[in-house]
Amino acid sequence: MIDPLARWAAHGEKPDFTGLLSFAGQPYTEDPGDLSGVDVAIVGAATDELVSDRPGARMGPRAIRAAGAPPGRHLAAGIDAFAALRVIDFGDAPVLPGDALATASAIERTVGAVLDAGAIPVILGGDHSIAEPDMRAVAARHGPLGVIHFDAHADTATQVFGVARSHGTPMRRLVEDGTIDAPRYVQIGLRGYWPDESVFAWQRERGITSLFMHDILALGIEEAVGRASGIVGGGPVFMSIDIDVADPSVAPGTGTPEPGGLGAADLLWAVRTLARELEVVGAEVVEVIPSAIGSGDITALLADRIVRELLTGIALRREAGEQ
Ligand SMILES: [Mn+2]
Repeated sequence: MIDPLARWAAHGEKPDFTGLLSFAGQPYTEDPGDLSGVDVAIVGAATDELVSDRPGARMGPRAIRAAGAPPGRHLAAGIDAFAALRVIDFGDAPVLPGDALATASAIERTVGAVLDAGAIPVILGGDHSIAEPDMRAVAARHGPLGVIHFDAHADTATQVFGVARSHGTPMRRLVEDGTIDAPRYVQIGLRGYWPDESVFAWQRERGITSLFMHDILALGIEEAVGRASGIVGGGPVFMSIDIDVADPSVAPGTGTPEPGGLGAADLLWAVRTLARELEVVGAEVVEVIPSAIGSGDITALLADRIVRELLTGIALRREAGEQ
């Protein structure tokens, strides 16, 4: 275990531009033996083999780590998630460029090691196809999952360009194999021009809930989040956050941007609130395509803060004594 903050311990914080790149400067290890007693472990899933359009999400994990800021008290929530929880960076899954199946297996094994230690995995993508190994690993330990899915796109197509395994199809495949408990699956932020009505008809038949952007605009974000929370209810929940749920004005670095999305403040509040209210047993932030590795990338910056809100919600829930 390497603690990147150790050399600056006397000063209480490390300059962001120094030291080993780990999420929020948290301790880094690749040894599963170090996972005992950990509450949340960050895992990088640096792959974009299965995108339909612009590649580059393989650069996401490094950029999100590089966009980090020091730990500190959340000014609205009144808690420092990194003090309340034991968070570590478990490094990247050993992906193999050019081999999507071996890559998915590597991600499932690495996420599984986190779960076997009793910790919550938070996976940094990577394209949205990583939802398959991520959620299969979680469901293998927790059973069928309720899902909060933030996205501009439903990702429940049967195929994209005739290819079944894609970043446009993971949710369909996970519903069909029973990994996702469809009546406890809520999509938030859908908009644009894809997929076609037959896909939404399939979703409705299975009891999947879709909160489109036009619904959120009509209801307001608080009512929309309240409905999502009520539908997913008790039991294990996986939170899947595609960065393209955010408006391209705040998250331009993504493969299939769609104007008219959530603003950053609403998205951050929604993630924190749902992580506070629901039993999150795993989460992922996907489809971040940085324009730069460093603090200059605004999309990675938003992704870092989304993870922080998630951790803050989990910390608030633990503080309140709920599991
Ligand atoms: Mn997606």
